[in-house]
Amino acid sequence: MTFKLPELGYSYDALEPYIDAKTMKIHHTKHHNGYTTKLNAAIKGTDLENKSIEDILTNLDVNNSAVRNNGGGFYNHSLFWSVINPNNRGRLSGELKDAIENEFGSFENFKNEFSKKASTQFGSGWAWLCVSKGGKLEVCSTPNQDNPLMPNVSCCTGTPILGLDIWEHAYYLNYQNRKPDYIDAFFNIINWNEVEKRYNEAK
Ligand code: MN3
Repeated sequence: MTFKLPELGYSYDALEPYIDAKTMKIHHTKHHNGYTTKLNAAIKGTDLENKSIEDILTNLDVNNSAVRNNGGGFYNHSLFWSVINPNNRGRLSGELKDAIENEFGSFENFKNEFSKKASTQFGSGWAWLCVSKGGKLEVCSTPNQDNPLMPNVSCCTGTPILGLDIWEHAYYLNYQNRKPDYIDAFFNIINWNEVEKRYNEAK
């Protein structure tokens, strides 16, 4: 199987003013496209070629940095575009709302913990809400293009259902050094219907 850069399903300016069109376009057509191309090159002719990306990452040989970095980059951005899809965004409700309130005490507490993970991750990386193996919700952050699917990366292990790209390429054109404002803006554009769908599949 050859991995294909997924379509966003919305226009590059659809997330303004929270994420600007130029950032979205470069991020999708250059960065995500680059990970996709390099992932395909890294698995070509190997036994990973016919596996799903989830399968590849869950059973990752973490010493295989080409697959780790580019497979992570391919998966993470695909997830990211879907959880900020502006169409039929919905709102936090139902079982996911209950689970967040049970786990973190309140939505505000969850937002604070997630934002703290995002703002204190040193250098490039991602912040996550994930469903751990035991079905519990956890927030964590990972460096580079790592994610919670990968074995033995230094954070919660499980299925990510919400992710925020905190590489500078994700926000620097518009926010420069104001990373906290970017993290705050993210909470205005989350597609809760998508996160809830991923939660129901993961738990
Ligand atoms: Mn990125």
